[in-house]
Amino acid sequence: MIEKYTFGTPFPTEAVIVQIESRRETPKLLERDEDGALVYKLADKDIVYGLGEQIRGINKRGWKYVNWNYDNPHHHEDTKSLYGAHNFIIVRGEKLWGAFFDYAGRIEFDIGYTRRDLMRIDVGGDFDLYIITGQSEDDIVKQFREIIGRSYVPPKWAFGYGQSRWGYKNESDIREVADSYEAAGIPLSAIYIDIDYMDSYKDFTVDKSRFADLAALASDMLARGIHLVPIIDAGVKIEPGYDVYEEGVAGGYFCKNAEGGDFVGAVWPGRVHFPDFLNPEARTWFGSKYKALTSLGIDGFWNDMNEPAIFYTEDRLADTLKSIESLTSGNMGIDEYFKFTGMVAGLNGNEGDYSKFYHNIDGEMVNHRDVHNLYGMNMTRAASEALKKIEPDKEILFFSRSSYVGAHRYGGIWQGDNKSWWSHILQSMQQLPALNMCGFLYTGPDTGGFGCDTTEDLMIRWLQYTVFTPLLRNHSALGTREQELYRFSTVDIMREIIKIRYALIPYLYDLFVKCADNNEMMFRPLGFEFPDDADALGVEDQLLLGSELMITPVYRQNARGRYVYLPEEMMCVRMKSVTSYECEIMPRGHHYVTAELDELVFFVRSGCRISLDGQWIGYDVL
Ligand code: MIG
Repeated sequence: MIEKYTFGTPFPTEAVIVQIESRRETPKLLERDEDGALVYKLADKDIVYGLGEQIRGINKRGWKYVNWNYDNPHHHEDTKSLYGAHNFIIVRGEKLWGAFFDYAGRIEFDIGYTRRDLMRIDVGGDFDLYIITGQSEDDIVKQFREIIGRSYVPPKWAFGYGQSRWGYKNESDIREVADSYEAAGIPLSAIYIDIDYMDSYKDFTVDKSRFADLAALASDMLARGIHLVPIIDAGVKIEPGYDVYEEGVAGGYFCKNAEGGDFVGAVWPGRVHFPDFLNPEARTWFGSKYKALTSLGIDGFWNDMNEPAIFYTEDRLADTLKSIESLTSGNMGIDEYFKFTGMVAGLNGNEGDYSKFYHNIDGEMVNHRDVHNLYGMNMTRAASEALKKIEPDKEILFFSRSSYVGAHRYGGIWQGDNKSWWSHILQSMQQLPALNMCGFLYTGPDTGGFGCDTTEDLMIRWLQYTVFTPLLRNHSALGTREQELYRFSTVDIMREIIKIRYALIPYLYDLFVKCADNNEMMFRPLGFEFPDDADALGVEDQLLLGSELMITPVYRQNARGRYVYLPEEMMCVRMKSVTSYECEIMPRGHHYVTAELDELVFFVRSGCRISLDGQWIGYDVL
């Protein structure tokens, strides 16, 4: 059952696409404290699931989270905000209920942080609240997903392996990647091209000195089964003569400053304007621009910097420079020194800058701060809606960095700038079920890690995990160790994992479509299936995949195995290649399961089997 409560006059986020009659009262489950925040008394064993793309565990209890979309390359344990706002939770314990806080601005979830026995949700403005009750977590998720709409389904090729790196500068870099993968005998379905393909970071342009003929390159690649997937950034370079800039100004399609002029921020291209993606006309216009690339044979895009990220705004920079001058003119003391470094660090993504611009909503100027979390979603929406008209017969791959609930209808998301850290394998896994709850099915991390230098063993363990995620993309940052698989001495192990992935695609794709059609999750916490099993409820590093599998990735350096909890008898599959593997039935209980570096270990649930490239694996086929 879903009950809707409306507080004040909320901005319509369009997350929910079904009309539901709403009440104007506080739901019985919750109380409002003196500051207007919603509070819920947590029982000792209550678990809180959800919040989509956030840090920390599957059980969110014990931390304070701020959903305010933020370009944050530091996914630390004490990080509060990442790129998405997915304000959905499920509480399992004395009571079982779910809630969606539909609010476009900043919202804080204190889930047993200030007080272990209290959950306090502080919503920054007027909002709608949906309280969902049901038989089980799956039932609550299904009801929620029914009101937010069907998940985006990418083309099947997007389940193949993709190679990306921030640093491929030109056509010959791309050809080298394709050739080297071919020479190494590793299948490849996509090469992602990052910001360097553009002319001066201008959206929908191609630097001809680096990519003389992108159409020819794209078609050569496609003939080899490789799709080129370029990046598109949110900010539009201010440059007279550049069509996107000129048209945006003329059409009034950019976000405005308080004086009514076009707001200026600085990102990769230097000074930019931000398209007003909340304005339908601006969306249609920006979306139509993708034609510049689809007409060259491009059929996939990733949207970046759409929180939107702002490196600095000119007035804050000017103020900062002035203050720095006053600090540096004398003998800088320690206090001044910290003020100085803090001011410079505080330029990027400064919250105050988001109050300085406006969206044109049906002629009314709405401050960005109040609708901040909707920006990225509407960028992907612009592309998705336009491409349905431009290329009605083609399936196009889209995924975005920033998102809000509802964005799952238009594209996928990737999990942002993680690091080549062991702990980030676990962090990514822990987000998967929470993202699936909100309809984000097409997702995955930067395999190998984006920031920092990866290592061979870490890369192998990343692959053994992301062999199961719908998005399997090896991506890394400029300046880090190159991590294309053919560069490693253990390439033989990596090749077999990628081949296993290709053998798994029919299973993963079918499951994906089924989950999209039936509003189900691909990845579920063990507690969703075994809510009466206290040990299962506490598991933070294993996930059920579909109704047949359980994944148990290794995420510790030099580990030659790991502890696994089996809530029921299952079959352990230890796989070295598509055709070389061992199966062993293990009873319910706690086990230490060995997993050497060259062994992909996963479990088939009791009585189940899956088809791997035409061969059955699992029960009855031993
Ligand atoms: O400020 O385009 O998350 O995947 O490689 C960094 C360069 C901008 C951030 C993205 C990352 C991408 C990078 N971008």
